[in-house]
Amino acid sequence: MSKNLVILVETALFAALAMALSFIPDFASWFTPSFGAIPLVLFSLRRGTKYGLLAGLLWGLLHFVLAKVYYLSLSQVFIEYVLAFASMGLAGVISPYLKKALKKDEIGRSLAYASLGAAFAVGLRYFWHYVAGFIFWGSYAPKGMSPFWYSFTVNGSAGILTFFAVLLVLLVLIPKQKQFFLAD
Ligand code: 218
Repeated sequence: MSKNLVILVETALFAALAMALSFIPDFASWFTPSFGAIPLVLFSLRRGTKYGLLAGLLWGLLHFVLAKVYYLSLSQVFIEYVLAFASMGLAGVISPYLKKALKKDEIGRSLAYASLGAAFAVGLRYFWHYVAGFIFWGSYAPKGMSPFWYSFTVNGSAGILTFFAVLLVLLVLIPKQKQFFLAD
């Protein structure tokens, strides 16, 4: 198989894995972490931005295929299921730096880069959910609470929990499975 085809198969597999993890929990709870972010960040760090963006886009689009889209309006759905998911692939910007540090066996530096990539990807995704939150989801806020503060607390807590879930896996994989990130 050509290298490109191998990477495309991996892209589809990681997007599918992310989507499978999106079924935990199986009810809409906007505060809970997005476990699908774990395979998506790992994959983006392994294969870089181009394939990361493609995997993120695929993960977002899989929500349509499996009827997991929460629809309020066309622009809301575009922001939350296309822009937000695809932008997680930007963790791949960090990929070359991570690989360089891993090759030199600089584990502390590698962990710092990987965490930066995770924070970047998760931060960007939940920034979009925050924006969509105060524009479109404001009417769900408790009485008297501003839409900005409501969206910030909801998406901020989900974002932080998601970041910690990804971080936990990186803390194990970086020292123990560095060949995963060095794949070629
Ligand atoms: C305040 C608020 N409530 C709900 C949403 C919608 N939202 C939040 C996080 C993640 C996703 C994508 C599916 O997991 C969605 C649709 C929001 N943005 N803001």
